[in-house]
Amino acid sequence: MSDPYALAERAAAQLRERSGFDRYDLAIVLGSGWREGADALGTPQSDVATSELAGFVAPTVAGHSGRILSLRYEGVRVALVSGRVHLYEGHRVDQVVHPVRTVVAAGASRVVLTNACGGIDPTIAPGSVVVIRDHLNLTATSPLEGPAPPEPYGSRFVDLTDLYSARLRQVVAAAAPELTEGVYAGLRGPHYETPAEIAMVASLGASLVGMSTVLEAIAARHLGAEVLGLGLVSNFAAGVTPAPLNHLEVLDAGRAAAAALGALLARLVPVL
Ligand code: 8IG
Repeated sequence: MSDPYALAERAAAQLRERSGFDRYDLAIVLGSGWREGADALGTPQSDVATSELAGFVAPTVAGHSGRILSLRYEGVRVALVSGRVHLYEGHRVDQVVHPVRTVVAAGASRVVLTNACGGIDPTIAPGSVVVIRDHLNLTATSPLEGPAPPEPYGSRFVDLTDLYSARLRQVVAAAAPELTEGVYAGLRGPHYETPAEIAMVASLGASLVGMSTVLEAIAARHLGAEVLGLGLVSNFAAGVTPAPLNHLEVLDAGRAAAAALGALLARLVPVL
């Protein structure tokens, strides 16, 4: 099946059947560090391996198993997507956005994209969560590249003026006023940047840098979902401090933040 929209509909039907949830209100894509935190939302009522769903590819990043957990939290039907896949794993853009297309097809009209990222602003300490206000898609690709979406899907020439929902950002600002907002630069990776590249994206207005989120945000928005992006700053980006970047330290920062991330999600889910 080469139509990615039909493939997502098929996966959504399988997800409904296997999870016992006939629809969702909200989906949360869990980035590094966020998955452990999501335990704060309670024990899922269902846990579906994405290997059982059409079109999903297996994540290759250690510690990211592909699962969709379903739970109800204060009346909100939530799909937790764990085991995101990235361009840097060698996957195609349609494979990268397939989980998001699937949960939106399963009814989630609001999508929270979480990630771990590098921080460019020296005043934002690792361990902080930043609300994504806007992004720079520096992946040189788009999930909407290719043939025009079939009926009834919207035009591929989608307006991204309000990609990260102003409404959801206001809700977050009211519920979690301690969080700041920033612009996320999405690059392909998997290498971290050079200091010159960080200086470049800083001059373009970025305050966060990472390897995910931007393509999923575009795909979700194209399907009409409201998008919220939350970045866990796990390290200072290259050249922001003299210290070299270390992938294990990045993973440790995620583990250290897990409890706080869970508490934040528990605060936000009922109001989003
Ligand atoms: I965590 O410094 C994490 N992910 N591109 N740069 C990029 N991705 C990241 C970084 C970083 N830290």
